Amino acid sequence: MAEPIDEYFTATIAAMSSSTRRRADEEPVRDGSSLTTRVCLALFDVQLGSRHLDLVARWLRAQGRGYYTIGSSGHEGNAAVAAALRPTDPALLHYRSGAFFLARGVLVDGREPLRDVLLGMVAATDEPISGGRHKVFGRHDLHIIPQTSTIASHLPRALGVAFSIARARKLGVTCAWPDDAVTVCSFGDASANHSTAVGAINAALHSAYQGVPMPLLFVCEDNGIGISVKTPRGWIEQSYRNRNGLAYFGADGCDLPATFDAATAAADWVRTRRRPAFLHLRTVRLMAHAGSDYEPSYRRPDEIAADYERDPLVRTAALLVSEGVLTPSEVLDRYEAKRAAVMGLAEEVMDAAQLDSARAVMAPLALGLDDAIAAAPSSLAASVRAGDPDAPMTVAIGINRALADILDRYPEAIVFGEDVARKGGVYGVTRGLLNRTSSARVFDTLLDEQSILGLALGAGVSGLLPIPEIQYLAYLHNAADQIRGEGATLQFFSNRQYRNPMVVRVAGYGYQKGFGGHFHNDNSIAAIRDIPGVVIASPARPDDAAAMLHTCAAAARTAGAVCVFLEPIALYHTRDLHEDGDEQWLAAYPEKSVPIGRARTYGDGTDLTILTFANGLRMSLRVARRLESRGIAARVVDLRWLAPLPVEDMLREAAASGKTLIVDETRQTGGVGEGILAALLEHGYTGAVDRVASADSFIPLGDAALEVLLSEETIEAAAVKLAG
Ligand SMILES: Cc1ncc(C[n+]2csc(CCOP(=O)(O)OP(=O)(O)O)c2C)c(N)n1
Ligand SMILES: [Mg+2]
Repeated sequence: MAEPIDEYFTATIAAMSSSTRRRADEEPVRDGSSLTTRVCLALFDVQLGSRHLDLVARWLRAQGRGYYTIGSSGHEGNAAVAAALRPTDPALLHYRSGAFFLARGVLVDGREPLRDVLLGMVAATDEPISGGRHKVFGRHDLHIIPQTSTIASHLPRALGVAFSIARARKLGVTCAWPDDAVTVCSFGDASANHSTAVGAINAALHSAYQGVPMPLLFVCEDNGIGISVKTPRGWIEQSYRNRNGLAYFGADGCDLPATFDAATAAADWVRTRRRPAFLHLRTVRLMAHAGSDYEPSYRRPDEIAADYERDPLVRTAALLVSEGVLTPSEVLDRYEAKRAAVMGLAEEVMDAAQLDSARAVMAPLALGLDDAIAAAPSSLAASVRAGDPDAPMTVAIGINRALADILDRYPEAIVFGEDVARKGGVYGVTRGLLNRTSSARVFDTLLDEQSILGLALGAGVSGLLPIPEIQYLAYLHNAADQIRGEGATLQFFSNRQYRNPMVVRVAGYGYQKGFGGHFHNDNSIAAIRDIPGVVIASPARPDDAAAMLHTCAAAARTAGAVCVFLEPIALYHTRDLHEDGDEQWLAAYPEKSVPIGRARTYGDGTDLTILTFANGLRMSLRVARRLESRGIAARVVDLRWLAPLPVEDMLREAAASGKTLIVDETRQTGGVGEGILAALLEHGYTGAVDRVASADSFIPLGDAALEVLLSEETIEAAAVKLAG
């Protein structure tokens, strides 16, 4: 079916008459604009290409060959934003910034990015960034970092990229972007209301307010609607025109020279001042939200038709005709030639190979994990140990010393979060790190987990090794998408061309006596446990905590792993195991590293195997001693890694007794124990098995917490029953 805007374009241009004047190539295409005729023509070509991609996307869909019809029609003015920037400026693009993508590709060295986009539509393995895993705008060689479909979720990362440019230089670390780069991120008008966008813009201003360089250009492509919901007229301008600390540039995004001039002014402003700016482009959305969206169900026909008059292609064509650069028939020739070219490419790629096995789909995840496991440092002996290496450590001191070591070892490592610098963390875990290094490497952030993780995401792709802290596990949840939808997916959707090195330290789990209530004792990690590719470390003992942190840092640095490091708050300062003063929970700094996915076994009893982790380890070791006095010899296995689970070690130790008790301090439902149980059974364990866990409850304040958290009594009773 012919698209009305296709016919409208042809009819409108055909009705135009030629002009007698002729603008020279290097002359402005319009008086007062800095856009030359030559560049305008090149951008017009890009605009035509972008439009025909949208038309062909629908044709491919109708043939059952294309899988993606969200287009850029009406937004093609953003080609001028690409032209106003440099190809080395890192870009994180809205899904309607197709013309930007094409313009950068063409302007760099005349390559053919049209084919890349088509390869994305047909999910071809040859697609250059995702290898057939998604239709995204991304190319490593063009410094376009691919984005997920979660609107605005890329803005925190953009903040991190902008932050890292000057920070890497300050630390003498090689950055992925030039010193004078501008980071650009584009997004829609409805997306601008998302808390992720609001938070990222706020965080950028908060940084800039303190004099932190923040070369970040926000580009809002404002078509006045989000799927079917109108943005109140004037809302974006009223929200951002007079925002202190944010330079506002606005233009009619359908007018190419106006867009170019505003984008040039905005880009220059950001480039020279290293401060954030907001470029507001008023666009139209043509051809509905996507091919599947029936626009007349929520917009009147006259409203839809009125947008045609603002069609950016018609506007550029009209300008080129009125300035005598092209005749109407030359415009139509170009339009049809581009249609034929895009169609030709589409026909070429429509039979391209697609991913055809789970193995092929998951290759980036599998390779990522293999590399992460291989990255473990062979020995920790060479590291520069902070403090007296032989002095016994608590878990908190173990982590502190490991962090100091890691900061010494890797000049690109940075440690940040709420209260980590001056105060040294709520529990003192990062104490002294600021003084050992500098405020460029250990720093307090604003109170926004989404921005903290976004900073890490941007720092990671820029060449730094981010070690952010989330103050409490409960507060990971309001920002989990930055790990789930952004950090973890980047390697997958870029076929590992972009990696997301980071070690997110999270203080969590229950039983802590100082600070009660649910939010300081959250014991659910379900939100992170099922994320493909993420490494989850859960140390319980001081030596393991230090060694595992080294492992995570190495895996992040050399394999780009996204590591979540769960710290048991209740064990931070624990010294004793069985009796007061026995100091059996202290340990010396480790010599040997701990590989990812390897457990640690305590004891060699053959009556019972206890599989556990974190606080469960200490409780289980205490129970094991009581079991011994009842004549039951147990071995206790600390899993240490919750993703990937140490399946081989679990099976071996479970088989050693044939009676396995899973001790899981997370919840009965969705808890780690479910995964342990499933892994045992699926891998052929045939012995007896039981599972104890905390209740499916939130944690109340005070001693009532112990009513719902797993207790030693419960563990002991289950152990006796099983071994009995
Ligand atoms: C977080 C999130 N919620 C919902 C969606 C579904 N969704 C996709 S696009 C869209 C509207 C976005 O509108 P706008 O930001 O104005 O961009 P436009 O499509 O108009 O260019 C919505 C709700 C999504 N992708 N992400
Ligand atoms: Mg919109």
